[in-house]
Amino acid sequence: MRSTIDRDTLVRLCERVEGAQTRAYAIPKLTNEYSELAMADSYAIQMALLERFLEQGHKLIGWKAGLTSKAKMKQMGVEQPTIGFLTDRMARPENSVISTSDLVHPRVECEIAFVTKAPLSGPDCTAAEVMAATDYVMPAIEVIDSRFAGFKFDLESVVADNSSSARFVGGGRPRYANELELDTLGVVLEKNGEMVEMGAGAAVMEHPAEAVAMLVNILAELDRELPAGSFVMSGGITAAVAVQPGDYVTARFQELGSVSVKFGE
Ligand code: OOG
Ligand code: MG
Repeated sequence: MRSTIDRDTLVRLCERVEGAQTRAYAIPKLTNEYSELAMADSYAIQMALLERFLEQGHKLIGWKAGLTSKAKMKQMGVEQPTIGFLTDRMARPENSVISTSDLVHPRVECEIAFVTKAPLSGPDCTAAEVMAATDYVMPAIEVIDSRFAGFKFDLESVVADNSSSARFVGGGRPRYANELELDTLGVVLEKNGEMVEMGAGAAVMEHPAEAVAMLVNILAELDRELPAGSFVMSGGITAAVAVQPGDYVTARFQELGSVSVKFGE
């Protein structure tokens, strides 16, 4: 992917997104001002954001696939999966209280996460290669938080905003992926003790490993590989659910146990 955006615009848009992320305020979607923004430019902004965070001492621990299920695409009005990076600063322990004062309008998603034991590279990475390179899978809750007003965006804007990445919680019971049928594996998402969404792994590109292969192939377009030991989230199985202070959320996965998290001020 070759971005044609000029250096000044790249830096300005990157700083705009960084400000909104670190100080938790909503901004208009980037394409309101830069209607010519292309996907290559958006990924260039995302990579510039990653470099800035790494310079500030954040550690890259993995990646996420986003908008990989029909439920998510329908909810957000887009038709193409994206990727985003995950750092140590976004990780939260299971059962912790996640503060909402440093988020704009958080939503939760239930996802199957992969931990890799061998490097993966594109451009022709397959789901079978992903399965062979996977050490284990574990259930995860992702807390997404679009920095765009009204949680409304287009693909170019959301990619520049690191695909709405904000917090994530892994947990439950890690299992070897090849001992499970990840497509028929069910999940129930509960908020305050009531079921709000449910689905199965196949909602994510028919098999969550397909989403990881897609992610590796996008990384290849960005001249990157997925190193061994990466934590990769394959994308929300169901629509995302808004949360506010006082809410508690549990994602109950077949075979993989459950992951819970609470939200505070
Ligand atoms: C974009 C991020 C989507 C997922 O799992 O589909 C995502 C968004 O919906 O804000 O993380
Ligand atoms: Mg997600």
